[in-house]
Amino acid sequence: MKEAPSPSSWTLDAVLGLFASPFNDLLYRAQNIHRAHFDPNEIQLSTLLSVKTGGCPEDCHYCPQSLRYDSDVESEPLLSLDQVMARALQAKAAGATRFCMGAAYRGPKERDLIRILEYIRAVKALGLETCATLGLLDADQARRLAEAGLDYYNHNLDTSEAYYPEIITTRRYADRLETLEHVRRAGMRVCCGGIVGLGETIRDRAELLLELSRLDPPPESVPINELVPVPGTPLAQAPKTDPIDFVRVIAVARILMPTAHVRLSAGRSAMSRELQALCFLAGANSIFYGEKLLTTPNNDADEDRALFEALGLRAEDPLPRESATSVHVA
Ligand code: SAM
Ligand code: DTB
Ligand code: SF4
Repeated sequence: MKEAPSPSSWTLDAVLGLFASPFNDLLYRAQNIHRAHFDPNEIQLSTLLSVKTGGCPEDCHYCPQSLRYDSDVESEPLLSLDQVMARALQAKAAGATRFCMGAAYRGPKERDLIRILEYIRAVKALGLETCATLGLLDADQARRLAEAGLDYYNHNLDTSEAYYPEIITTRRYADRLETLEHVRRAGMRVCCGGIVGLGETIRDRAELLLELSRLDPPPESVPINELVPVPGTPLAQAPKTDPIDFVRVIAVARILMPTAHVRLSAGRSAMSRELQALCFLAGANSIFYGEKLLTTPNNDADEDRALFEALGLRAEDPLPRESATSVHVA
């Protein structure tokens, strides 16, 4: 078995130095590290499905699913198993290797968790990797998710510890770290990243990436989201991130976490093909694939296929599975 990578020994000054280095030097370094650990022309494809949309009690200032803000997102009940399976089959047919189920919860309630465990067993039986993002978990919930076959749990730190209280006041940074600890102890892989464009400084970005890289072991998957500004949310008018600065975040993530899949996540549909190509050059090797994220649009699958063709990129194979059985959905 492969040994888990060690937490990084980078210092904040050194990471700030990376951010300040000439762009070409930074990209060259990131690309070299990328090539030492991955096939540079392979991209992992994850498809997202919102299994429970809207009505969330939390106050994350970026999120259209909080019931505190007047966005266009309506609260909907948890989807049925058939609905989830139909979407998982579509995702698999379109070429995704991982299916990520998201819920607008502070954390899952018992009744909902029981149903989500069923989704996980069924999606897993299709031969897809499974991922879920359900908010805060306790140790027992994490254990039950792992037992049901959940491969990855997504729980983001979102930003630096110092800037976090400007963005979310209904739960603490320490709560998030505790959930990540439960996920690890339960034996699942960790998907943990953040958002760029919340009004944070370069130092906040450096601190976030450093914090992620110091998790022991660091996350296997690191989603880097660009804020999708949604009308009605407190961050609807946030100034747009300079695209060059965004690429720098990807490159620094790659350098600090050499063996992680770095995912070019939300915000991609507002990016030019050239900007996405630069992000891949900087070490991004995963995307959300499919027309929708949770509540906001994502790139068309056709557009993505054409981009892959133009750049000579291929979809990465999923992890080898011993027991991928076919499942019939009525
Ligand atoms: N409710 C759960 C939670 O917050 O952990 C799971 C779902 S939540 C929508 C998952 C992640 O989506 C957030 O942590 C945040 O990083 C990202 N996200 C939400 N709204 C976003 C937006 N408008 N732009 C970019 N990323 C966003
Ligand atoms: C992550 O880091 N990004 C995804 C996923 N994890 C769950 C969510 C992006 C959400 C973007 C806003 C929306 O569609 O509601
Ligand atoms: Fe709720 Fe998650 Fe949105 Fe925060 S990010 S408001 S916890 S759905």
